[in-house]
Amino acid sequence: MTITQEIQRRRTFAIISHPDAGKTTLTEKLLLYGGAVQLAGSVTARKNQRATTSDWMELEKKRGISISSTVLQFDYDGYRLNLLDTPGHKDFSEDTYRVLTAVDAVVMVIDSAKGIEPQTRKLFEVCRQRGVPIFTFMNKCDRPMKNPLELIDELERVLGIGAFPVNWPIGNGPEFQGIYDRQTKTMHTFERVVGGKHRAPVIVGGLHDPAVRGNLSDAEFAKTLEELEMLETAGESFDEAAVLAGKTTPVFFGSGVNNFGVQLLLDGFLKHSPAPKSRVMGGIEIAPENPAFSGFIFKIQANMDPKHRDRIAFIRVCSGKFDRDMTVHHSRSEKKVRLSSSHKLFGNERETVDEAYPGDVIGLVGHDSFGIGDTLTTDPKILYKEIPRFTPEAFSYLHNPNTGKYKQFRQGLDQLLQEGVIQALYLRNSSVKTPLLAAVGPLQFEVVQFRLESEYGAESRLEAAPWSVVRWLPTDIKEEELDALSLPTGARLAYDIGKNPVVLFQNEWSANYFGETNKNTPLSALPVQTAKE
Ligand SMILES: Nc1nc2c(ncn2[C@@H]2O[C@H](COP(=O)(O)OP(=O)(O)OP(=O)(O)O)[C@@H](O)[C@H]2O)c(=O)[nH]1
Ligand SMILES: [Mg+2]
Repeated sequence: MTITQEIQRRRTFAIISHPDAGKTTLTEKLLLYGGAVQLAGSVTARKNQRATTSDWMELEKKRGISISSTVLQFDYDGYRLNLLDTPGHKDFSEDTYRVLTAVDAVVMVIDSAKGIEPQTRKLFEVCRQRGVPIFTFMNKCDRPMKNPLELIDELERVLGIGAFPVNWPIGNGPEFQGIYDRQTKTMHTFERVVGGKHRAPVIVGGLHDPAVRGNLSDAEFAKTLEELEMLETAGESFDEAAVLAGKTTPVFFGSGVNNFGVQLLLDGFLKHSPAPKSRVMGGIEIAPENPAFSGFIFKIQANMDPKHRDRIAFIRVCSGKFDRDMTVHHSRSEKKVRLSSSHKLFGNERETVDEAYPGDVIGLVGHDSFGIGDTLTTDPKILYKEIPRFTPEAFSYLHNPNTGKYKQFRQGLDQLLQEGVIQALYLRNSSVKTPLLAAVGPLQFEVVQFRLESEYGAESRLEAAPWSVVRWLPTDIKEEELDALSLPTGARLAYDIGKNPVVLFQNEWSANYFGETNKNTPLSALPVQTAKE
């Protein structure tokens, strides 16, 4: 295969949504089609049953929620898929947003009983800004759902995106009969049996075919017909260009847990989603066919495999071909590094990979100097700046109650900081050695504590810190200027991990007051990038 053919068959996408809409469940079912997992795990992890491939982390299994994004690479129908399951909880959105920089399309899962929930809306907004094509899966159709026309209307009204229903649910709740594929005029009947066996789909002559109607009452069926006719008269045809531009979303109905409608989604997605495209970097376009190899690190994760206890840097290949053992330029250290330990990833399983192409996400092991956001390339002129940062809103001290375990505590914490699980701040002119952690959401503290204990054998104790707002000062401010600042009561100066100065405030009001009274010292919600960065 030529490099162009390899690129054309790559599909790299993330599954996103509000918590609990069914992303991980859908991920598992998608893997079934790739023959990637024999038996899809069900997400009843709370009851300590079979774990899913995607939620492999100890705490995820325990809580039954996704905490960290997962990469799964598999083949289906001639395509090479790089699928990223993301956590829905807002406290982990930093991880999810980083993943969004690494994908070419997303599948947005919606709980059909709930419609568009707040977190879905936020994630959608990020996708829109990036112009990422969005495919919608209306999940949980096996249960009573909102009126489907209302769901479509919500997409258009709340998200401001065009919606094209590829298929349509026939009946609702206990009367749910299945889905009707509008383009192929095919009825897929839903069987309410344990294990979710499916009757083969049938091609029907039209909507009045008895196979479409199933057991629906006259009134119910009349309503469904009316909906479908409304859609037909609205007369929008499938607009490929609008989908690729992220302006229209194709909508599929189904039920992940029942593996119903999943294949239609997958086939529809593969047909209409884009292969890896050019990336724009400082106004220059880097095409995937560019002969120089390039990619950026969007995630780091340690201890994925308890047998290895190492850390993996996840890189999204953007251009050229990756060959194991190749030597590349590493942007952060400005040094040449040889990439000899490269892996293809499947949840927490890995396998050595010798080559990779644009679109692929691979894991690199054994490079302690790699950080999130770093570019690796054979052309040092290429430098990606993709990774977003978030302003922390929760602050806590993390104590080590067991002095005998200081080494484990410190090593564990340093690694978790490097992964970007949480941020740390260092108070200025302070003799206190207790780390001050800064999180986007409080669940991150729990993850740190849990992982310190389970992966490093280090106990820890949290102590709430008295601040709730952090603002960055100009990065080039001088020490004397810091000394001269007059801070509101309770505020403190500190540094972030990159030694950039920040001010911690007790509340928003105090931060605003400082802003008003120190017009010459502008504050920002994130460090203002300096030329060097
Ligand atoms: N009735 C019904 N339940 C479903 C369906 N799909 C998923 N669920 C259930 O919804 C719950 C949440 O599913 P997950 O797949 O963990 O949701 P998620 O979106 O990955 O959640 P987070 O990763 O924590 O944001 C589980 O109890 C699933 O069994 C479906 O089609 N029908
Ligand atoms: Mg999940």
